[in-house]
Amino acid sequence: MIPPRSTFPKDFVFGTATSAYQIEGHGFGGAGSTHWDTFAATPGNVANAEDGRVACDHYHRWPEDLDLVAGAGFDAYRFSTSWARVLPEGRGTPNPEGLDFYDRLVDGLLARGLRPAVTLYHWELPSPLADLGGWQNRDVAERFAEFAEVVMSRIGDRVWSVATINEPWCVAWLSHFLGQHAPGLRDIRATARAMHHVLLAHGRATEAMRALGVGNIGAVFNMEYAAPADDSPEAASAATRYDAIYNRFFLSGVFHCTYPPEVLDGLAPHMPAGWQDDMGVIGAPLDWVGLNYYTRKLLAPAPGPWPALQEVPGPLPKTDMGWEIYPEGLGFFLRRTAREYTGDLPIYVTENGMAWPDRPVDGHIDDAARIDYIGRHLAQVAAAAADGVPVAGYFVWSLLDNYEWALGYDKRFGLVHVDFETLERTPKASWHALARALGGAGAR
Ligand code: IFM
Repeated sequence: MIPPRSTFPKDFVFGTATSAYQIEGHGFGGAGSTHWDTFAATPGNVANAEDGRVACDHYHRWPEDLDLVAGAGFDAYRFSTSWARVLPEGRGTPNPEGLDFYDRLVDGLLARGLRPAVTLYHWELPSPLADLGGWQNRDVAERFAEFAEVVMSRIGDRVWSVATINEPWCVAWLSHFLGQHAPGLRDIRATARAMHHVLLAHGRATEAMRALGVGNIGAVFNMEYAAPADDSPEAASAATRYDAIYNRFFLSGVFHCTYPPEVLDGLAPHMPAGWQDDMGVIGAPLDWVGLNYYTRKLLAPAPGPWPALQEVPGPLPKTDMGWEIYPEGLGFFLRRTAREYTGDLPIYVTENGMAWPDRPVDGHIDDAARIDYIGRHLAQVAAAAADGVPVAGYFVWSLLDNYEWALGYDKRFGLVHVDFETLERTPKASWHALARALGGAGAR
């Protein structure tokens, strides 16, 4: 069951989240090529070689989609702006159709009484910047600050909040060390540079937006609970290393202006020269922090070079991503983040949700597993709030079934089912259950 609004502190914000490349249809409206287009066009990288050219066609269907956000009773909508839609060359002359699109979207949200929560970058790097080395090239930080200025000069007067970069771990580690996301590299030197430059870009954009007078600026980090696979000291140390790489590196950089020693053990020889001098910019003060949380991992030692660890399958029930369902991890991160990094700063759960192989039966989608998942995670949020953690909001990932990156369109995270042949939207039982809990018109 999804706990009702009354369970949460006064002014607690409920929302749902999406991202540009995953729903808009990047083939529309003059958007430039991105590294996800070329990654997807390379055989073997993406399931069925699917890309974001059409996606959910949100570019044309956004009024219907915003009605769905409002109908569920949400207060806010978290969306992202595509860098390549706004600046097809990554810099220089903006694409007027791109800026007009985000302008209409923000006005459409306000007209429905919804708070626009914008994220500037959710992974669609313009190809001309990828050609120059992408996140490995220090210049990307200046280009990103310029992009932030262009976007916020247009919509900054009407958005409720702004986040810089979604999930720096994915931008850097998943994409340059594990090679699973664009640009698909497996190189430790590229990784070290991307890990640092993604935070430098965050800091430079924050400075640029402050100079424009923009307020309510935050950063969004993804967290995975890291548990040892057994009782051995080696497994404990593998879990500590995983936690440092995945969770603590980015929080430490932004809130303590240092990187954890367990990560520097491996990355120090590959860091860009003089990286220590950037830590003041990276630590630019913020107004809030966002945590994206889905699962936990069990870690064991592995032979070979640093980080010398491997994931081991766990015993808990899993989502369609194969991710264990472990709501307690969210409670852990809310408490630890406040205690060790952010103090009184508001914390938002900026993403939480699950993939499930939903199929309509007689026009209905009974996603009871998703209702249970959201309800159990929200119970953790309510308990943390009752303990005094300043958690101020919760966003479900995601409004619509969408492009799940290297897994294509097969993994369905939406509260609303999308038929990718007809693009018809059908609200699932979870959408109706949220409407019931939040007082939305779609309550059933
Ligand atoms: O779909 C992604 C999203 O783009 C970023 N956070 C995790 C989601 C589920 O994998």
